[in-house]
Amino acid sequence: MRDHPRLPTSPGFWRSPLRGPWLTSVLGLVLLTGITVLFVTGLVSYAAYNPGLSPVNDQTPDKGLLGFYLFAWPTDPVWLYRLTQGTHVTLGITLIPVLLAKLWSVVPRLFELPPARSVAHALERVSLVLLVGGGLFEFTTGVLNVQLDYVFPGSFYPLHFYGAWVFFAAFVAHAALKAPAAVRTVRRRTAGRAGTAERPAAADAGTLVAPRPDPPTVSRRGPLGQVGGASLLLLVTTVGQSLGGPFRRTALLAPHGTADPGGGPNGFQINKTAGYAGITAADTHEDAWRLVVTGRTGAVRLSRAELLRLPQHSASLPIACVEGWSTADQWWRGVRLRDLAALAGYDGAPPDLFVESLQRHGAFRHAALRANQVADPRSLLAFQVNGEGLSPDHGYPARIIVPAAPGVLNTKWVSRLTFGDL
Ligand SMILES: Nc1nc2c(c(=O)[nH]1)N[C@H]1C(S)=C(S)[C@@H](COP(=O)(O)O)O[C@H]1N2
Ligand SMILES: [Mo]
Repeated sequence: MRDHPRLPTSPGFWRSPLRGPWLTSVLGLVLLTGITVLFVTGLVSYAAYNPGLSPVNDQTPDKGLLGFYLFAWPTDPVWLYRLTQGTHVTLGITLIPVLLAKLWSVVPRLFELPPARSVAHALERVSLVLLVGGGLFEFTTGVLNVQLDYVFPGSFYPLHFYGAWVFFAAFVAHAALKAPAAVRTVRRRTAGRAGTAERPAAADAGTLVAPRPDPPTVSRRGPLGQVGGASLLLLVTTVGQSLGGPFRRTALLAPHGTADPGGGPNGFQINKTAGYAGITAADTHEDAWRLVVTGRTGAVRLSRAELLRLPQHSASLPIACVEGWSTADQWWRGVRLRDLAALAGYDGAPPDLFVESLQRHGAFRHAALRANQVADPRSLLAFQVNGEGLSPDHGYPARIIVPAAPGVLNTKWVSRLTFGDL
């Protein structure tokens, strides 16, 4: 009779015949590509907020040297943030089964004794703590932010941002150590010398392959099928939120904004409703609401009627949220931001712009835009969408819409524009 070790630290405790270098290598190589894309699109997403511009945009004020790569976010192509952030969120969710399977495949190694055989081995194990901990942390905070809507009041960005750097540093070290062997393992198997793949001479195999495996119940490719199937299921129930339009309804796993926005010209996804933001009909009534525009020439107060007498322009632009959802292009109509800059005394190249709304509380009640965004002829203070006045939930009486920018910069219920270098 075989004895069954009770402690996970004894190799015999782990009995699945599926664990081995081949499975770990395939999953590792998928993550190598996927997590690199996640890291790059994540950094890009941070840059899109213009965090170097104003403290109100920057949710990680102590970024220090980590902001070395920031650049002026372009306004072309208009779907840029839809693509980068849609990729970030959709890919992150799709990779969850791969991440979990990868952890499952190496779990015996996490319990290995002695904890350290040498200084190098000790360092490797410490880096594994950062790798596994950092990976779980990044995926968890990301999913919570997408699913639960601001469970971290104001603090999601620093957590996810700093976590990303710690995780990616450990990830690069790990990949540099393991990727060459992983590639060899997968190649060997693909070349047909599979027979030896389960028990290769490589020292690595020792703790991955169960010394006394249970009899197999699925083929060795079985787990890949299951992981692939789970990932595919997550993909098809998420990606609709980034495609928008009719596909929005297929995004069963992306609950945000599924509150029915209604039909008609204003019938597209709503992030925060006017009610949620504390905007009342009295605040936005024609008699009460004025737009205050400040710049070189002091402050100008404009009523809605006066603004509608200024030259009106149109632009077809999407809204793309950090949460990964976006809308197809909507047809906006309003006054160009650069025309308002001219009104404030900036006739040539416009400066940066600080936008404030009627909203009194909440992180997104104000935002800073860069000069390149203000200068774009498609950047509007919009009064209409798809041929109709803005609905209260989409920002009546006026909202900002800027090409390629994250949704958070498209401030709704605007009350004040301050032009000047920030
Ligand atoms: N005043 C104000 N403007 C705001 C927000 C807000 O909370 N308050 N949310 C922003 C975010 S995060 C997004 S994604 C867009 C969504 O616009 P929509 O609700 O019209 O789709 O509005 C932006 N404008
Ligand atoms: Mo957003």
